[in-house]
This record gives sequence, C-alpha cells and structure tokens, in this order.
Amino acid sequence: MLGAQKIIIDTDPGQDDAVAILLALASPDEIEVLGITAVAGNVPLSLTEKNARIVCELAGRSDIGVYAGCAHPLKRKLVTAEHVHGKTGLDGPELPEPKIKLKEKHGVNFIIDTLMQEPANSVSLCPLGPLTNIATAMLKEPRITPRIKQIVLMGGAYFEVGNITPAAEFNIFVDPDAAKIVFASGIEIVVMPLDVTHKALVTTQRNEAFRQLKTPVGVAVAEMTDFFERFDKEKYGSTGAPLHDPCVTAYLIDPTIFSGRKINVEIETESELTLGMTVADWWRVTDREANAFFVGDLDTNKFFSLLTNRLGRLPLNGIS
Ligand SMILES: [Ca+2]
Repeated sequence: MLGAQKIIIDTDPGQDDAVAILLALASPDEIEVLGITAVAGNVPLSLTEKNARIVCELAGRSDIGVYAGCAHPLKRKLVTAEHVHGKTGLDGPELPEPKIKLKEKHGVNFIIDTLMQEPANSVSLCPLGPLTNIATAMLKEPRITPRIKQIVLMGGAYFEVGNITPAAEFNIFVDPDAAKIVFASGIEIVVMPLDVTHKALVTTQRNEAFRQLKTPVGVAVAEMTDFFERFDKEKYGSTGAPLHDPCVTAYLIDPTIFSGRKINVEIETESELTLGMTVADWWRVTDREANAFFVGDLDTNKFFSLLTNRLGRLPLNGIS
C-alpha cells in the first residue's frame, strides 16, 4: 500500500459510478479508498447509498465505510436520471441486498473529519456525482479546503455541450451552486467532461471482454454496461455505453492515458436557459485565471485494457 494515494469517493451510483468504484478497489497499489460518501443525483440518496454498499460488497470489500451525505442540492429541487440508469440506479445485473451497514456519520462530516485528521495535502476527493457534499463540507468547515490535495471529478462539457439540457451536463446541472463553490475554491481540479467520457465507449468487444473474465465482478459489469448502453445508443447513435466516471479513477492510476488543457472554467448559475453550463475557456480567449485541468481526450485502448485487467483482479486476496 506504500505510495497509494488516499482518496474519498463521492458518488451517486449509477452503473458507471459502480465501475469507477470497482476500478479503485481493484487498484490498492495506486489508490487507498478511505471511504465512500453518497450523494443524491442519478437516483435519490436512499438508493445511491445502498448502491454504494452493493458495489463494495460485490468487490469483496465490506471493510470500506459508506456514508450518506446530502439528499438535496444546495438551493434547488433534485433532478434525477432514472431514464438513463433505471429505477434502482444500478439496473442490469441481479445483485443481492447489501449486508454492509451504512455508517451513522453524515457523509459531509466524514469528509471534514478525514481531511482534518489526515496530513494536509494527502487526501484527494473524487466526486462522481453532483458536487453537493463537497461544497457543503467546504461551507461548513472552510479549513478543509487548503488541506485537499486535489479534486478529480466527472462533470461538465465544452465541445459536447449538454446531456441533461442543451447547455449543461447532468452532474453540474443538478447542483450548479455547489459546482460554483468547488470551481472557485482555488484547489487543483482535474475535470473529466463529456468531451472525454463520450470517447470511453464500451463496444460489443469490450463488453465481451468484461464478461469473459468469468468472475461475478466481470459479469456484473458486462450486465451493467449492457443496460446502460440502450440509452446512449438511442440518443447519440454511439456504439456503446460511455464510461463517464471510471475516467476519474483511471486518471489516478495512470494520468498518461488522458490529455487536456489547464484552463479557466466558470459555472453558470443565473441563466434559466444555460443553467449549469461549464463555460470552459478552451481557446483561452479571456484573461481569467486557469482553475482546472480540463481533459479532452484519452487513449481508449489503454483505458479499457487497464480497466479489464484490474476488474479481473477482484475480489483481491487478503483484503476483505
Ligand atoms: Ca455518477
């Protein structure tokens, strides 16, 4: 475990969140998951926290603490995405009810306590859903902000523009006020927008590679991506499901898979028409200070070979 990066995964599972979590849990040499905080997003909080526990159990990691965070965005009514992820958020495979109990501590307090207890600049945050928990933690205990090593998140879009409205990506749209706080925090931020995640497509061949692992994890991931792809095939005419959130955990394992630009990204919180838009200065036409590494491309083959290889390791021997 020496040298592994300490992270907190903040998530709204979500099939692609599940794959991102599995990839992290399969990679203990590079990533030490200190805990998982659930947030309302793809489905309501009662389902996202349960799904996070289901995924830990699938990975054979019942030692991972799962904490429920915020049930609603900072200022707005929750918008969910059952049309993409199904009624449970994890539709596809038949997975058992989790035996792991939800931790009693609030997810926001877990984030605060962990950042205050661990050495400064040693813990990274990995938000895979709306940024409500992260922003709430920053508002509640401002001393945590300079202690965060970096934030690697899935959210936003520039060239791909929107997936929930013509202008906005879902995670940012659900809680733009939270996103604004996080992007103004001064913390080093790595952003995985739709521009890159829409290139991380599970083709038939890649789905079959998951299935051919012939493990409970491999089969479950193949069934999740089978379910997930219906939506994207229909909407975008793409060849398979985009694995949005696994880009975050893959970046922590091997950042050389990804390329992007250090640019300024601002969040629209006023306009009804473009609410939640990530206004990304990709062409550097303003003098606004760069606040994010905005990823634009990935080496798809390298990404899927890493992912399939790592998923094949689960459950890990000696950790449970
Ligand atoms: Ca997510």
